[in-house]
Amino acid sequence: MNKFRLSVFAVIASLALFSCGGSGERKTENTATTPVETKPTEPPVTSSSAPLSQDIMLEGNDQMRFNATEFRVKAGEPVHLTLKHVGTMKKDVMGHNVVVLKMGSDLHAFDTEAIKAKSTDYIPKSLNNEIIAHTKLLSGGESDSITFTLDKPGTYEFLCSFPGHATFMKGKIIAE
Ligand SMILES: [Cu+2]
Repeated sequence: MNKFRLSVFAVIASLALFSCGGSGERKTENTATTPVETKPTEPPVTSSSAPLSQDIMLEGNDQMRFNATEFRVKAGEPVHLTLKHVGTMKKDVMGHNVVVLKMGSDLHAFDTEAIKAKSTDYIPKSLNNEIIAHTKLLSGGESDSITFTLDKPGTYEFLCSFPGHATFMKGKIIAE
């Protein structure tokens, strides 16, 4: 009897939750302790605020910016990253790529070397061993996807290696 009552309660409670949730998406992380506030989460970079996901969708634009600079993934599991150049400019003037560097790699040093590597779309052969994965260099309207695995927990940096872009176009992938 008690069991039956409890399950009825559970059903009612979950129905109530869903009906006031707005979108049909199931939010498993929200608990009743947090007040219901539908504010978009776009705070400045604070660690571990990014949702945990093995799918990374990244956009680069004609203003030389990525649309996000921090991601959280599970270590040891494949990550699928897609870069989309949402601008219209060609890759010889506003090309974008994503280069994921090994943990502890010096992003600034990498970028300095990348500037000299025009013939290989700014992927410096001499620093190949610093690279976990990278996309193609894209013009506006193009996109490219890569799959890679971050074996160890920690912070991995990424950048766009087109000359001058990494000042703004860089970020972190936190594997945990
Ligand atoms: Cu770029």
